[in-house]
Amino acid sequence: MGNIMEKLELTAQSMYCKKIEELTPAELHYSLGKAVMGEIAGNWEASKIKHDSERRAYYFSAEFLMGRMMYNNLYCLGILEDVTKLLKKKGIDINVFEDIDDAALGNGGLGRLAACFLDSAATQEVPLDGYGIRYKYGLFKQLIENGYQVETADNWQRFEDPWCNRVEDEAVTVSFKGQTVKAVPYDMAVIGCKTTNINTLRLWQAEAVNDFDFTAFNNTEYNNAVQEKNDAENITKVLYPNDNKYEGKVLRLKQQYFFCSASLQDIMRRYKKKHGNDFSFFAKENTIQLNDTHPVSCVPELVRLLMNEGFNFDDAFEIARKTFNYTNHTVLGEALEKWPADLMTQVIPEIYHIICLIANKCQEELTAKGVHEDTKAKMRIIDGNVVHMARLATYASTYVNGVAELHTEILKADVLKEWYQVYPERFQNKTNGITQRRWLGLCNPELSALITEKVGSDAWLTDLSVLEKLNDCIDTRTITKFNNIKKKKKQQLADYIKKMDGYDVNPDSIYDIQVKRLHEYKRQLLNAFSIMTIYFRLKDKKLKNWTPTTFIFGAKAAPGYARAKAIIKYINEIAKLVNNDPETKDLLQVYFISNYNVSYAEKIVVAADLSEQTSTAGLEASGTGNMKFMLNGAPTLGTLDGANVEIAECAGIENEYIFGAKVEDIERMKKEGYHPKALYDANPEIKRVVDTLIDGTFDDGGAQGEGSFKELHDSLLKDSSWQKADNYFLIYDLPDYVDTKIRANTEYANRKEFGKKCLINIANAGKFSSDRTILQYAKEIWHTSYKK
Ligand code: GP0
Repeated sequence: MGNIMEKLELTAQSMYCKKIEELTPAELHYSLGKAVMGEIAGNWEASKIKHDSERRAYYFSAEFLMGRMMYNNLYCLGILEDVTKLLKKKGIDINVFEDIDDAALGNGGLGRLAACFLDSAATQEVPLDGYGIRYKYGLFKQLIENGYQVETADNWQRFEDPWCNRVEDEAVTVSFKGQTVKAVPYDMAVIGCKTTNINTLRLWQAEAVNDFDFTAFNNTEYNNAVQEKNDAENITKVLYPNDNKYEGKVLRLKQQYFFCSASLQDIMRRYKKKHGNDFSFFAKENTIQLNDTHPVSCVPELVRLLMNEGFNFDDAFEIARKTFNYTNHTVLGEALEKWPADLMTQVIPEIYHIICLIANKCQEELTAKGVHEDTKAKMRIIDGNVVHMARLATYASTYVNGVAELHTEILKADVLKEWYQVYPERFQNKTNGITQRRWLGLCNPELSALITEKVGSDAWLTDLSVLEKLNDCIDTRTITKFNNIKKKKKQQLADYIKKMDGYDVNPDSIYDIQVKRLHEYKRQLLNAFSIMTIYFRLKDKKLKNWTPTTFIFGAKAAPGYARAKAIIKYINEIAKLVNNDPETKDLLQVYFISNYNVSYAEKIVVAADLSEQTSTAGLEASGTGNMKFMLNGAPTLGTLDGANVEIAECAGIENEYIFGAKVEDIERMKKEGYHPKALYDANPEIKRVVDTLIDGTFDDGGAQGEGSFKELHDSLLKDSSWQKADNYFLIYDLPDYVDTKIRANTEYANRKEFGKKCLINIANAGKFSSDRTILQYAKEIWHTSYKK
C-alpha cells in the first residue's frame, strides 16, 4: 500500500485540478476511494479468476445495508492508521468522512446481515458474491419535528460513489409484459481482512434501452420523448421502506424480478464461457442463497432460462432445486409475501405460468409421497388467487434455514410445519452473526486494544472464538480498565449526540439503549411504559437508591405505519415531560435520537450499559443488534427470544437481565385466553401508566382522546375486527420488566460486579461472529471452499 498518497494526489489532480489539501470532503472521499480501488485492483482481479475456477456461492438479496465504506475498507486493508497520519500531515482530519452518507440500501437487520455476510465471506475466503439492486434513493432520512417523524429522501449518490465500478459491457436486458429495460451492473469490491481475497457485490441499475425518442421530440411531445427512460429508471429508484412487512405493489414485484433475472443471466453467461451450452454442471458449480423470499422469482426465472436452452420443464426444475437455498427471517404473517396471481400475470406472465407448473408438480409429488389431502391443501404454492412465496421457496430449495435456534424450531413446529414433516432433511439452523471488524475493531479501538493485550494477539479479528481466553483474566484491574473504556465511549457518544441532535446527555448516568426499527412486536412502547412507571415511582418517593439513567431510543418507522409513528411521538412526549421535571431530571432522562443508521449505531453500541431486546417471545427471528451490544460489553435486558436465548446460554443467564413471558407462556395464553383489560383494571400502577395515552398527560396533536394515542390505547385493551387486544403482550410483561430494570439499576451501582458481567459477555460473544455463521453456510449448505 506504499503509494496510496501518490494515487490520491493523481486522482485529485486529474479529477478536480486540486491539491489534496484543497479538496472538499466529498472530493477527498471520491479521490481516496478511487486510490484505494486502484491499490486493490490486482488482488480483485486475481480473486475473480480464482472464483471462476471453482464452485461458488451467490447471495441474492433485495437489501445490502453496507453503511460507510471508507473507514471499514481502510481498516480491513490494515492501513487506516497510516492513512490517518498521512492525511494529518496535510492538515486533514480523517473524521471529515463522517460527512459522507452511509450506503443505506437496506432497512434493518436483514440488510445489515447481508452486509456482514459479505464481509465475513471475503475474510474467510469463501467464494461468495452478492447480487442486489442499486437503488437511487436508499432508506429515507429521518428528522424529528415537534416529536413526529418526518422523512426526507436519501440521495446518497450525490457524493459520487468511488466504491462501485460501472460495468457497461456486461449490461443485460430484462423484459416485463410490454416493457424491456436495460440492467447495468455496478461492482463493489468487498475487501477481506488479513487476506488478499476480494469478493464482489454486483448491484443492478435499471435504465432505458432507448434513452430518448427523437420522433416524439420532433413532434414536440417532450414528455413522451423521455417516457421510456423514466419508466425504466423508476424500477430502481427507491428502496421500499418496510421492515418485516410485505407490500404487494407492482413496482416492488418489478424490482424483485428485475434483479433476479439480470443476476441469473449474468451467472449463466459466466457459466457458458466455461462450458458452452452443456448445463449439466450448473448446479455443481453454482449455489444461490435466497435472502428471504424477496428474490424467489429466481426460481421460475432459472427454469425459464434453462428451458430456453432446450431443457424440458422437469429437468430444468431439478437443476433449479439443486441450485437454490432459502433463508427465512420472520414468522410474522404480515411479512410473508403472498403475491396476487392477477398482479403477477399482469407484470410477468411467463413467470407466473412457470410457477403454475411448479405448483402442480409440487402437489403431484406430495400425492406420490402419500401426503394427506388436508395437509396437501395447506401446502399449495398457489392457493386460490395467491402465490405463497415462502412455500415456493421451501419447495424449490435444497436447504431451508432459520436464523436462530429458537426461530428454526418455530419454523419446524409451526410456520413450515407441513413442509418439515415431508422434507425434514432440508431444514437447518444458521444462527446469525455480526462482523467483529466493523462492530468491535473499527468502532471500539479502545476495547480492541484491551482485548488484544489480554488474549495476547489480535487473532480475534479473524477468529472471534479466541475471546473465550478472556474468561481467565477477569480480575479487578481488567474490570477497572473496562469500566474506564466504557466511560470514555459514553463521553464520545454524548459529544456525538450533542453534535447530531443537540441533546446534553449526562455521561455519568447509566446508558440504557434501545435502537432498532420501530415495530409493535419489538415493543418500544413497553420500554416507554416502564420509564413512566419508574418516573411515577420516583415522584411518589416509592423508589429509593435509583442510579441516574439516560434512556436512549433510536428507530425509524415505516412511513405508512401509523402506530409506529404514534409510538415515536409518545416517547418524545415522555422525554419532554421527564427531562424538564425538576423533581426527576437528575435521575431520569429520555432521548430519541434522529436518523438512527449504521454509522450512528457504531457510536451507540460501544457506549451502552444495557441492551434493550424486548420483543414478544417467539417473534424476533434472531436480532443482530443484540450481538453488537454483547460484543461491546452491554448485558441484555430482554426476553427469551431469537438469539437472546443463545446469548444467555453462552454468557450464563445470570449475566443478563432476562424477563417476561417465554414462548410456552405466550402459547398457553393464546390458547387459554389472555385478558389484558382485566390485568389493567386490577393493577392501578399499570392503569395509571397506560392511561397517560388518553388522560391528557400528553398531547398527540389530535383532539383530546381522538388522536393516535387513543388508537394505541385501544389496541392494548380492545379486540378489534382484525387483531386481539394487546397482541404483543405488553401488559402481561410490564411488571416483570420493571422489576428486572430496577434490579439492573441496583446492581449497576456495584461497579465491580457489574463490570464483571460486562466482561463475561464479551468473553462469550465468540459464537456471534458472522465468520462462524458464514463458515457454517460454506460447510453445511454451499459446500464451497473456505480459508483453512
Ligand atoms: C426480518 F422478515 N428481518 C424480516 C424483514 O423483512 N426484515 C428484517 O430486518 C430481520 C429480523 O427481524 C431479525 O430478527 C433478524 O435478525 C434479521 O432479519 C436478520 O436475520 C432482526 O433484525
